[in-house]
Amino acid sequence: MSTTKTTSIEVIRGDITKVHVDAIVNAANTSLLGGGGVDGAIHRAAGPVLLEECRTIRNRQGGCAVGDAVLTSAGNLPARFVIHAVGPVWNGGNSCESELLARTYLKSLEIANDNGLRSIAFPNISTGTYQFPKARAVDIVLSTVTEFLRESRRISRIVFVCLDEENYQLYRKRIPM
Ligand code: AR6
Repeated sequence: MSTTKTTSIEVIRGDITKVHVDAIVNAANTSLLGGGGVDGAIHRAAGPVLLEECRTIRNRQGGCAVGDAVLTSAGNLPARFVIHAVGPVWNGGNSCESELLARTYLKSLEIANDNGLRSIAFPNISTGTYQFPKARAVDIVLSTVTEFLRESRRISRIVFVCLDEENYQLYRKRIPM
């Protein structure tokens, strides 16, 4: 008898630094040295170990390209790991921003999967400082996740953590409670 495993996809409104999952994703930048927004919040809550590990990775590989991601431990966070992912800066839509945003989410899912992690939480990457249009981002994110889950069902829980109301409503419309 074959069984079909289902992956739960959830939307919550709040602060990703409080979420208990195997890995939270950070909306980082190519320097990996921290910044504002969710990046600043994650580094503050995790403590200095996060920056130390990011520096070590940076010294080894020279930062992180747009669309790529790296894994660190999570310091004082309730999550076990942080996946630092670099989304694209919105530049009008003709600079491969959509493909790069899809790649950013896909790479994060692959890192989680390859490390045997079962649950992952995402912030709304690129939709803050990097100004990616929110409604367009939701379409890209959900089709990327759907595509990924066709190939792999090892991740059992995906959580979208929305700090702002607009993103929360956009995700809520697409993902039933
Ligand atoms: N929990 C969940 N979501 C949050 C939190 C939080 N604690 N704080 C902010 N957000 P942004 P970006 C949401 O600007 O657009 C940084 O300086 C926020 O409401 O953090 O990818 C990096 O170092 C928004 O919806 O990331 C980069 O330089 C979303 O997180 C640059 O900003 C993303 O906003 C990356 O820009």
